[in-house]
Amino acid sequence: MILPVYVLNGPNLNLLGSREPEVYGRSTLSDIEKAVRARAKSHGLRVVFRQSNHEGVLVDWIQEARTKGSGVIINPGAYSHTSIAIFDAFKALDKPVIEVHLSNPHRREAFRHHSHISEAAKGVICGFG
Ligand code: CA2
Repeated sequence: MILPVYVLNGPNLNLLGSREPEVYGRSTLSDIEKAVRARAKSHGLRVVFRQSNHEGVLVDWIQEARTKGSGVIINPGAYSHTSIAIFDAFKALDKPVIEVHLSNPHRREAFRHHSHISEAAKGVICGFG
C-alpha cells in the first residue's frame, strides 16, 4: 500500500475565499481540499490534508511524514520567507517535497521573493491560483 501524500497548508490559508480574492482567488480551503482529494483518487493516491497557523505544528506534521507519508506538498504561507525550522524539518525528510503558492511571490513585495523552503523542495509551483 502506497503511503499517503501529505498536503500541508500554512498560516492564514484557512481564510481563503473570504478576503483578497484578487490575490488568492475565490476558492475556499475546503474547495481546494475537495479538488485535491478528487485528483488524488484518480491517481489511486491517498491524501492527508491539513492546515495550521502554527510553525511547530507544521514541523510536527513534516516529521510525521518521515514514517507515515510518501511525500509532502506544502503551501507554507508566510513561513516560506521566515522559517528555518520548517526548512530543517524538510532537510530531515528523505522524501519528495513540492512547494506551492497560489500567488506568484516574485511579482509581489521584495520580502516574498526568497523562500527558505525552495532549497529543500524538488519543485516549486506558483502563480496559478
Ligand atoms: O501565494 C501564496 O500561496 C502564499 O503562500 C500565501 C501567503 C503569503 O504570505 C505568501 O507570500 C504567498 C499568505 C496566505 C494568506 O492567505 C490569506 C487568504 C485570504 C485572506 C487573507 C490571507
